[in-house]
Amino acid sequence: MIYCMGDVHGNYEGYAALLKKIRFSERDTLYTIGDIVDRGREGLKVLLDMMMRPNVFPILGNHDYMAYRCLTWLTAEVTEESLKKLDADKMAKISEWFANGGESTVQEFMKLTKEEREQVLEYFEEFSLYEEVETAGRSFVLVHGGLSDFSPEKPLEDYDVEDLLWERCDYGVTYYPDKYLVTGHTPTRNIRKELGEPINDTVYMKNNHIAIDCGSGFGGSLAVVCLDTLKTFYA
Ligand SMILES: [Mn+2]
Repeated sequence: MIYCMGDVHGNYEGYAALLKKIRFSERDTLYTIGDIVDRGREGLKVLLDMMMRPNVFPILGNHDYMAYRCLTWLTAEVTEESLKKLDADKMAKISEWFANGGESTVQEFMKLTKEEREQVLEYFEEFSLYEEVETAGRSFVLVHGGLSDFSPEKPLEDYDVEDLLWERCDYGVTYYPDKYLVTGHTPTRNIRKELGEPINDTVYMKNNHIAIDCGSGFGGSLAVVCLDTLKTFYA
């Protein structure tokens, strides 16, 4: 079976519980929709588990991107030269990341061994910006944030990288008539609030959208969707 997991945000317990719930095995495939790290305390523990599994394919979220960039800057060998290179722009980006839940990730990072730190930074480079999946007669586009200046004919590689990570979809509108657009990033409670629907922390499936950030970083739930059956699972 092929699965897609929502924004984990450091919730290792939920991640492990969900893999158990779906009886995830070597014959299955799991895509993660991004934002593994930040807010929760154990995002790097999740990453260290994911990297051991060749059938888990991570898609990049804005938080993973911020963490990767800032941790790389912060772990560069401290020399007069490297300190000079940490210019005001980088310092601003690091403090922006801290304000966005990055502090817990730094604390966790400092507890890792040197080898684990290197492994984590290398693993971030394997993240993809989007994935296209076809299974059980359905087509899916998987991306963390959304597709700005959208057109159904526009090839995915033509979208702006930052927009793929930060954009928020218009969930009241169908994007692809013949494909499902699977996204994280925007908690489904916010989508429902925006559209005037009753608020809850479950997967939002409407207008060919499958929105799967169920608020794991905000005390909501963590979700997995089976792309073969469209069945949902929660922790
Ligand atoms: Mn996000």
